[in-house]
Amino acid sequence: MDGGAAEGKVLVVDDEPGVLKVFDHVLSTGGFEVEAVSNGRDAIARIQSHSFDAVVSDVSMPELGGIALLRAVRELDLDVPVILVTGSPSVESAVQAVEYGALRYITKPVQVDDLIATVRKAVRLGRMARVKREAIEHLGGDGRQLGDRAGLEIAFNAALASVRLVYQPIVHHGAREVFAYEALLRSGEPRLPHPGAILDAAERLGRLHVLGRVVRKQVASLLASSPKSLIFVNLHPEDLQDEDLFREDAPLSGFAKQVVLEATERASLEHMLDVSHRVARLRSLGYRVAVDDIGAGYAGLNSIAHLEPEFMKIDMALIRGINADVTRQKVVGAMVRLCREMDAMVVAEGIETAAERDSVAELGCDLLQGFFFARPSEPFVDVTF
Ligand code: G
Ligand code: MN
Repeated sequence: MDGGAAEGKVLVVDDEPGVLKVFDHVLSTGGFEVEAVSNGRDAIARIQSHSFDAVVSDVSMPELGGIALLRAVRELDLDVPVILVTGSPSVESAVQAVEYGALRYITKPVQVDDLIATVRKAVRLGRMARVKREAIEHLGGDGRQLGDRAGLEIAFNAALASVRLVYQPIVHHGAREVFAYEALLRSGEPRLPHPGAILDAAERLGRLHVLGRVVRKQVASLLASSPKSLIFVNLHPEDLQDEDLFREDAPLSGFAKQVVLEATERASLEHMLDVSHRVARLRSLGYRVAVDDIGAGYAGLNSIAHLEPEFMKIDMALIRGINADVTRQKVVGAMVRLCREMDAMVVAEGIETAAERDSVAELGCDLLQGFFFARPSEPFVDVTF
């Protein structure tokens, strides 16, 4: 093993001693510092205690194969490039390898020059990824972008395990009382620091249904101990495709009369053919429906037409500074009148000041929500009027 670490430190994993020896020799001769291990477990142990610039691993090994190793590696190191090598390439494992963020997938017999060039490139890319992450952290960004699917999945699973809901009051201004609470998503996972990031990850991983079920289960267990509350729960359009939402024995179905399901106007429901039918099924379970973020969406009036909501929530962008903005007042005033004509109650979201509160109350909004009354918090904070 001459040559030192100038080219970078590489971990090589293969269960065939002959292959391992060849890789070790080729890469050492190419100037890399090589550590060679014969199985996935030893590889993980090495990565736990040492930092590598690249990992070269066989795909099919007994016990822990290359793809499982790749996922395990991402638990420990978000950036180290992994090159997978196989003697029997199959389309599935190639696709999986790339999906999970293998930098490259190479087949045996491996050409010496190709191997060296690939590993050299991997080392540079890995170093670049580390520097970028440091730069972002230094500049105060969240520095937690998840480079590939394996990293994203690990962060998402951690987020899912630590999902909790906070609750923000929706107040009835005229009656001076709390009317309902909106459940809002939070997690303890720093790599997915806000609800948008968690939803985005769920979407990329195709796991929105799982997330929706976790949320609904938590709301159900809260409602089990507070029989009189009314809770607004955000739905992702994709949740409307989840049969679990419609099951009579699903955790939240038993509390449907105490739940308003919010569907955002930010996403289009147009691609869904049977929205009206699906919403009718939800109503027959006892749910009511709100259209969320009205005024922020591009979906026109489609969602309102499909959903015939009992509640309409006006987006905070229209509420911000409304007391000093005649156009906003006209728009919100017109919305309130139309909502009334459609028998829907109006919620004004994002009220931050007394002046905004007074302005929307004067325009006839029934229900108000925003930091001015209370921040989202543990259930259930009271509001002083
Ligand atoms: O899209 P939706 O309306 O469900 O989003 C609600 C989000 O708005 C929550 O993340 C909540 O924390 C935030 N929010 C609630 N009230 C206010 C407010 O008064 N001002 C601002 N800026 N954000 C708010
Ligand atoms: Mn909402």
